[in-house]
Amino acid sequence: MNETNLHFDVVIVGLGKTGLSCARYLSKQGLNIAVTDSRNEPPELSTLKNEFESIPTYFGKINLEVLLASEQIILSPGVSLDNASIKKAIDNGIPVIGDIELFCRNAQAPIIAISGSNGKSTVTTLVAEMSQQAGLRTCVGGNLGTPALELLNEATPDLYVLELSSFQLETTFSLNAHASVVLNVSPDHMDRYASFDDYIGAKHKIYSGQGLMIINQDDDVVNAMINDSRQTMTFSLSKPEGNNFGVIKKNDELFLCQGDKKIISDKELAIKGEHNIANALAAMALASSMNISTDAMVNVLRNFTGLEHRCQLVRTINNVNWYNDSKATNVGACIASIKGLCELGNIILIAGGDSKGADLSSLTYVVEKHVKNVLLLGVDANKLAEVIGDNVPHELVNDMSEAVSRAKKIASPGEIVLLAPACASLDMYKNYQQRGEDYILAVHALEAD
Ligand code: UMA
Ligand code: ADP
Repeated sequence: MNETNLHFDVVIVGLGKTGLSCARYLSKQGLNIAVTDSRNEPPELSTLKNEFESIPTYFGKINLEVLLASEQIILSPGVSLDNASIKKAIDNGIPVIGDIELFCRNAQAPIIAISGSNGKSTVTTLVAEMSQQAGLRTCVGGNLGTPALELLNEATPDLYVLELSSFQLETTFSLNAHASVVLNVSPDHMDRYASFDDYIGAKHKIYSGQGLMIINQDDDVVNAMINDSRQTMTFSLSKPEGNNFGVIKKNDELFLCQGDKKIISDKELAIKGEHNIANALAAMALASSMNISTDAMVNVLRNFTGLEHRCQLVRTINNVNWYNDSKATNVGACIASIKGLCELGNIILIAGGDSKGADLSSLTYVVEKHVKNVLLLGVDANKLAEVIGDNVPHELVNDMSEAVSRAKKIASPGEIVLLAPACASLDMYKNYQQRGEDYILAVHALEAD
């Protein structure tokens, strides 16, 4: 095709799950669409070709000529606004938005929006389950897995619950959620952002509009986002003030409360660890914005045992408990994981992968305090070894099965082996799920002594 004669209403950049959902959505509107992706064979290529044979595609690079020949760019979250071709298109006045922006412009029901460095998927799922339990017709998606635009194919629900990543928020401008939260902020995706402040800026966008701001009182970065002119509700791991959510301690039991009203004891929560108490409080605060009853909240919190690959007990063998937290893809999550399990026994930690440019130094203290031994794998194994230092024995291994067999030799009865990598999996695996499955397989292959 002679690219000088090109013209498109919209070009979709990226042909993963998001790009495909955008192609489906925009085709229905009769728009003249093109798709470009830097990969030669993007993951949703065959599905796109099956469904829309005639949509022109440009692969192998993000095609600048195609961008410049389009009225609008829809950018997938995996592609940075700093990409050289995208920057040139912006300089040429071409508007760039993402799938969440399209969703916000067209959604006809209230949205609960959830972001944060860690706990997003857990809280998103809890809120959606509480909403369903209360009888509200609920659609859930976003970064959690189902692209937001796919939710518009269903009948208009009573509530949308969306997990939103910083990447998605960068290209969103019309969000006006009924209630929204940044659960917490700790460094992540530092290979994508010029500074921590840029990452914080992207997260902050979830509070756009006029809806209820749910604020984590225990997180200084989130606290700094409070806007006095907006309606706010807080949650905290300390005693709540007013009608906010918090924790009241009685003897050795903690009660999750709204104001003075006890809602549920920590012992009744099916998900464990301090970070999950914070997640439960955040979910209740969000759900309360829709007048969801405490009965519905309690019912969900008693039964929700957690999502796969998040601090899950895989197996007990020779009285050693093997946990899979493959989703601990950054330092903050790894620390929460260690702190959540350390009271149950000494920890042998399996960590490593792609650190995404993160400063790993906050691991040093927690590992020294709670971890007996560390097994390191992946591209940033040496970087992790440096921050662990000489005080905690550690060694490099080649792959997961070596990590698991070494851990078996090291662990004594009563101890814990924990996969909590503090890193992304993409240097060795397709995604964190595949890494978790590899670990589970290796653990199940172990034979008892
Ligand atoms: N990519 C290229 N070239 C391109 C386009 C993409 O190399 O031209 C790469 C990206 O750099 C990335 C991968 O392809 O490594 C996937 O990017 P994508 O934008 O095509 O991703 P989708 O398949 O559309 O999935 C996205 C989210 N992925 C990312 O933001 C990277 C999914 O979140 C989300 O579930 C899905 O949309 C539906 O909303 C996953 C994720 O890892 C779980 N999110 C990150 C996280 O949670 O830390 C933000
Ligand atoms: P996300 O969707 O933000 O990645 P998940 O709910 O999938 O979060 O949890 C991923 C991992 O992050 C968990 O397995 C745990 O290690 C850690 N985590 C979960 N909630 C929190 C929290 N509130 N604070 C810190 N770490 C957390």
